[in-house]
Amino acid sequence: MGLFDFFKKKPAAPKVVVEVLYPQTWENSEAPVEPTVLAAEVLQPTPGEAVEIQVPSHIAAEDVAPVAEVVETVETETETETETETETETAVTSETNLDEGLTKTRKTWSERWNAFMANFRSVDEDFFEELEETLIGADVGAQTALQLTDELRNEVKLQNAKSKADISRVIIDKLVEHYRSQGVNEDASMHFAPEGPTVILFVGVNGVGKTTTIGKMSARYKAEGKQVVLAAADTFRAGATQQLQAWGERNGIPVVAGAANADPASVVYDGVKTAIETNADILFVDTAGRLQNNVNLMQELAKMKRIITRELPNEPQEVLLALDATTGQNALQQARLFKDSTDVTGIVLTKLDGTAKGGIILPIRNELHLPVKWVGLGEQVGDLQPFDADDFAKSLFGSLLIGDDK
Ligand SMILES: Nc1nc2c(ncn2[C@@H]2O[C@H](COP(=O)(O)OP(=O)(O)OP(=O)(O)O)[C@@H](O)[C@H]2O)c(=O)[nH]1
Ligand SMILES: [Mg+2]
Repeated sequence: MGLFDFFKKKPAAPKVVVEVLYPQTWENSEAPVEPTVLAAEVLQPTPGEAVEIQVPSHIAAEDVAPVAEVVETVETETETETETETETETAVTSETNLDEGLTKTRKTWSERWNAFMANFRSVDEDFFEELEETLIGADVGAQTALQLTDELRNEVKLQNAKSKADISRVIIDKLVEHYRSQGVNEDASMHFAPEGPTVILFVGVNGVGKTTTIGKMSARYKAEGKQVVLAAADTFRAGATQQLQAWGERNGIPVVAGAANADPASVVYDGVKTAIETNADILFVDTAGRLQNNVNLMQELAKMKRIITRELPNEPQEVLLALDATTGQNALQQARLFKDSTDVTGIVLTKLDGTAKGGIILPIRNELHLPVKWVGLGEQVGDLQPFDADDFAKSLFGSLLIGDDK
């Protein structure tokens, strides 16, 4: 049996699982040692009996990466400082602006609005019921829709609005005013540690866009001249680490990773250490998607936070909850539960480009009182924008005024 056959053969019932740590550095003159050879030499395992050896997934046992590629990977992981010196600019191209990103939402809002106003006959109870339904249909949420409709009953009377155009204007003014007033004390800015690395921890359920947002946001901060490190603490989902590593490679940003199924807290620990040792400005921590009501997973999150607080002077400066705008009211429910079990500092509302509704932004403010700090407007590196409430209101509600038949 050849060496590679040995590694291909899985032990029937392994007692110990050993991950081969691929040598991080070697003398320039020396050729890198193949991990399988190294493992066999050092561990001298008995085939099929006691030890299962896991070779890092980026260096498959039967297909050891060519030397040039390996060198590149190792450099990304270890030579953080040199890298930032030589690669100061990360291309954050194809920036999608808010207006573009909200095209779908805006179009549907105007259509919905025009259809609603086209039905207008008089201001009576049917009218307000229909208004409430229209708002719920736009993802504003039942509670917020009810509150808005109640306020509008008075407002329409107060302003003595009778014509279609007047009523449309009163309603839209109310939407904008309501939205603004709810956000008066909202702090949508990002917070940074006065010294030492700032930690930005990402949480949220599966598939909402945590990893993608980290990819985009880290590139953005790097382009601003900050030194960033990513920690792949999603050791749960197969491929999650590679996904983050791909973003890191694309943007020339080092990624700290652990073995599959490793304790995520240990990856966080390594990430914090690396961030401190390399004088990084920001450490982004990617976590596994978790159900907000899974006690174990929430405890795991608490453990990650404890490690950060133990190794650094402060708690993570930001715990960003990623919410997928296309999931509507479900996203709101997730946020409520996450908020109850961890100190969320802000929201990244992703996939706003993919939803026709977008009204979700109103109940997030009105019911959750959590600031939306970023919005995701696509899958590319440039498709992330800091959230600007006024721009958002203009972009979304402004279109309704254009649809006005005055
Ligand atoms: N259109 C669009 N797609 C997005 C956006 N953000 C993320 N996605 C896509 O959503 C999918 C899931 O994104 P991930 O970043 O893997 O989500 P995650 O939260 O890390 O998921 P888990 O690791 O499974 O918990 C990917 O296909 C992304 O490309 C966005 O703003 N707009
Ligand atoms: Mg992920």
